[in-house]
Amino acid sequence: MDTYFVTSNRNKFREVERILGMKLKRYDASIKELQSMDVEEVAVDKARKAYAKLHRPVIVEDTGLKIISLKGFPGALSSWVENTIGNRGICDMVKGKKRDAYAETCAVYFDGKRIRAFTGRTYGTIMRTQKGMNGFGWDCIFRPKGSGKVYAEMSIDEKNRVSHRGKAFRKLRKYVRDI
Ligand code: ITT
Repeated sequence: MDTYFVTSNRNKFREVERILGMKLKRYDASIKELQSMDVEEVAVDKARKAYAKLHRPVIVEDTGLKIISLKGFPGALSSWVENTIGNRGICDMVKGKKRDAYAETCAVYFDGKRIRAFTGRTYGTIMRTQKGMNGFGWDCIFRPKGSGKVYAEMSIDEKNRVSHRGKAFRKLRKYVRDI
């Protein structure tokens, strides 16, 4: 049976198809997200709402960028921040503060019976200014630990190798292959 990746975000879809190495169907269900700072809670709720619409096996995910000196901001508010103060605003907020942050994805599979959540986290630094032309969202200000490049300077495959999403979806891939 077809598996649907329910997301409004085409960039996520592109990355996830590459990580899973399988053709997925994308469905943009405009699901109202739960307001919570916990990506797993948001993603599990999203999976249940997506399944209720489609009645087919679904994959969903929720991602947040969490800046440690800002107590986890923007986290679940990342979309709102992107559409308001933007990446420039994030850079301004961390001026004079510690720049450590992490990106976290929770990927969920739900087929109406089995529900499984897989989390991936990548630590890194918020840059002073935006760099790079690839990617989306806050990719141009986040440099993963151990790398000389921000996500936006990487190809999709390079980003997937080190990213929060790559880590979460490689775990999900193993689970889906075994069922
Ligand atoms: P869904 O329909 O899948 O929920 P979304 O774009 O609303 O799509 P999220 O709530 O998970 O997804 O994402 C919150 C924000 O974080 C949003 O503005 C994204 O552009 C951004 N974002 C998510 N993953 C990212 C990544 O890998 N790199 C940069 N920005 C990312």
